[in-house]
Amino acid sequence: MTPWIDLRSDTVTKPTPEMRRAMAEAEVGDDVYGEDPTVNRLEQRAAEIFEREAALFVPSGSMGNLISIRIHCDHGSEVICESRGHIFNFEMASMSAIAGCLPRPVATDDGVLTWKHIEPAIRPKIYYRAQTGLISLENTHNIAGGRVLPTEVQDQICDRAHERAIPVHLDGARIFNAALALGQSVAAITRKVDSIMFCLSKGLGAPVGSMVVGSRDFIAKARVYRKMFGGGMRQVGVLAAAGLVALEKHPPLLRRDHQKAQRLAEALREIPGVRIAHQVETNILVFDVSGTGLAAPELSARLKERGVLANAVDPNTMRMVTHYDVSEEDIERALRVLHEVVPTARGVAAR
Ligand code: TLP
Repeated sequence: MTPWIDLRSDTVTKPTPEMRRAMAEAEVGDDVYGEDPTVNRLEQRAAEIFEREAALFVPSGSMGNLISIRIHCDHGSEVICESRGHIFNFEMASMSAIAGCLPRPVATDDGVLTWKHIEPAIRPKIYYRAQTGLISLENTHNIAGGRVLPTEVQDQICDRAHERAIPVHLDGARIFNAALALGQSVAAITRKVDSIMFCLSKGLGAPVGSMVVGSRDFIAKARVYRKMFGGGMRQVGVLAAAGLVALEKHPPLLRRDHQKAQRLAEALREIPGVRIAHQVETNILVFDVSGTGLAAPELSARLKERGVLANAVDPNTMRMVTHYDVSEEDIERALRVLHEVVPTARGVAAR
């Protein structure tokens, strides 16, 4: 049978032969004792690339965000985030269940939080009101369609927040996609935030792992919370080795993923009843299919019958994510399948 064309997420990427070789050959040690040379190298390289003092290898992006929230906030604090943000919708309410915080979600039209959105959500400094403990940004913004936060918007948020002694965390799961779209380095686009989480296991292709990046003091605390949350790992150099290949070699490869997303967008826009509400800047497309006469879960099921995987975000909305395990030919095949299954696409030429 023809292999699946998997557009559900860039998390589905499988390790490349080079990663597998690096994993097999990795030097390892007990990382809880700080003795895994490959993990230590990965942490040092991440810190260098982000021009920060230190970094920590964590099992998942969700754990990296949770650790950061726990460090920045006292129990009972509020965390301002965008209402479609990952920390609010997809992290099992961990900021409340474990870090003792209350999310204060703020809605935007396009996923781009600005200081104008944030300022009214900040709690006044009165002892009988819960206090704002953190502002958490997401770049790129996943469910807003891989939207990129302009650096000047993010820098302004940081400057204003710091004047009020509020720290800023960045969920930069796909920060390398943002850097590519902006034509700037990851260090330049993150220089004002207090902590960064980024993922090795999304478009960069590593099988497992994310990094928390920040000051030496912040990362020392992060190491404590990683252990407390059950994330202390032992001979984990076998995973860090793949992470190093991802970090050193894969950022330039994201360009192709962005091009494939552009091609998908161009063809989807020609299908009557499909509406992509956002600019396609990176590797994620989120689009409304209500005008096609098909509910998104139904479309997802019909695509699956023909070998194309894509998830419904809600009853009207689909998400497709490009990555290195879908080729340009796969994108064309997925488009032909879309033309077969979407009633309003019949008669529109699939090029
Ligand atoms: N996102 C996953 C799903 O959880 C939705 C995906 O398929 O896109 N921040 C952002 C912005 C993310 O998109 C994700 C994963 C995470 C954090 C969490 O990373 P993991 O899955 O490693 O915990």
